[in-house]
Amino acid sequence: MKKISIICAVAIVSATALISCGGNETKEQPVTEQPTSMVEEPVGPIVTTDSTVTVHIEGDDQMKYNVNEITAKAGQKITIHIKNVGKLPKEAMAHNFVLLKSGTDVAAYAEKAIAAKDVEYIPASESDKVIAHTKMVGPGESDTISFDAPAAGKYDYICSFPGHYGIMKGVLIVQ
Ligand SMILES: [Cu+2]
Repeated sequence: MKKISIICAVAIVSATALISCGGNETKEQPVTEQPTSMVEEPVGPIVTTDSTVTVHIEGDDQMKYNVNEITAKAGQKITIHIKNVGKLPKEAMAHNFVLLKSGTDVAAYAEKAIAAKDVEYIPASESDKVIAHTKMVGPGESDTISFDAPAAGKYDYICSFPGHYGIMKGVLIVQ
């Protein structure tokens, strides 16, 4: 019995959450440690609420987006934040986000975009194929756009910088 009392005393000193001593329960909350459920979880690149979808897309020097699929529901407001996290000069490596209408020939659009350097590779002649697009962002730059989710369906999005669309592409799925 003496031994149990000693263990009990040690346990109280260490302030564990639940201490049971010979039938007498003593509950103590640890002072310094927070329960793990209170720890804020890291926020991913896509945050969805009932009415909004917010996407943080990054483009890098490896010509990659960090987000290749976005899911939304008709009627939600979609916000796209694009950031170029690379370091290469803008003339060599810049990125945008161009959301195309369903049924658009992506390769044909990208081909036209190559000739549209003066307007950040967004060809005016193809504007009827574009639902929304950001600015072309160079290293460290970012841009934000918002638009209403289109009707249910699948929509391709690409970076229209020359040579990028083959890798820098994704799909918006509206349910
Ligand atoms: Cu790009």
